[in-house]
Amino acid sequence: MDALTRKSYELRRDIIEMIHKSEAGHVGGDLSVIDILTVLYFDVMNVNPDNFKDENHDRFLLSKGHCADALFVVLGEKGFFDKQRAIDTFSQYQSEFIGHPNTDVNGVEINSGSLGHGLAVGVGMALAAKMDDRTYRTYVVLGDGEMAEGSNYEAMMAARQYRLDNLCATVDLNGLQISGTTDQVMSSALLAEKFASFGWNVIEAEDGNNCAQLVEAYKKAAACKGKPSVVIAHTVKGKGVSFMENEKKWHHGVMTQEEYERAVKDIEEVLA
Ligand SMILES: Cc1ncc(C[n+]2csc(CCOP(=O)(O)OP(=O)(O)O)c2C)c(N)n1
Repeated sequence: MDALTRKSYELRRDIIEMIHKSEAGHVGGDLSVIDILTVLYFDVMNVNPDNFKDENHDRFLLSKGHCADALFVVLGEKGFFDKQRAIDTFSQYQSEFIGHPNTDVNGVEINSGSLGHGLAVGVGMALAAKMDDRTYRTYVVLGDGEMAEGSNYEAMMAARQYRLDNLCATVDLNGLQISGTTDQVMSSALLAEKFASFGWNVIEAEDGNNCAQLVEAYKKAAACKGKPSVVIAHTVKGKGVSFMENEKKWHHGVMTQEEYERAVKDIEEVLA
């Protein structure tokens, strides 16, 4: 098993522990997005606790902010704070590790969680880099359910208008959202065509939980000049825990002790 895949499964174990302890969090979307976050933070982006205050660090925005728990374990692993403290205090009174990203947490760029805002903020950051001659890149991760928000399409237009080739969106396309399949609520079937028709460079990761495929996708994005890129990552909600995969009920579910033990066992079997 390659190092990124191993890390993504170790982080899955952290997510399960955090969610079980807190009885909060969005486990299904965390497990679908964790490979994307792992690849971005441990392979692609130039950001770490030492350069976070520098102007030229790469920007990361988790627009599907309900998956903050996944972001927190990644930032903890990256050394922005003590990861175990985040796991132990997530969603508790007076903890900065609340249910959505917020800038009280070291390493978090913006508050998010009201869906449909991250891409527009990312456009602003990428445009600022162009205007100020900065070399940083901006990465935004969205959910496929979140793509129902109309604000995304204004941001897509602006990104192309200003030729923001320093902006890379990722859609975590797991086919589910809070209340059913994305197709039932607002179809994402033509998402690639939509981005392409807005003038974006579209890269598909057929297996968006495969770290090697994601690494290649982000290389293609970085090489594209003159327009923004999107990685459409075909993921599985709940990936890595057999009884959670593709199950709507695990969008926001609390595990029994027995379910917790089964989840850990599933993950440890992959790591063995
Ligand atoms: C503006 C707004 N409306 C509704 C919600 C409630 N909400 C939280 S998660 C979610 C579903 C999001 O689905 P998706 O983007 O596909 O996320 P994933 O399946 O990856 O968890 C909704 C509607 C919200 N956070 N913000």
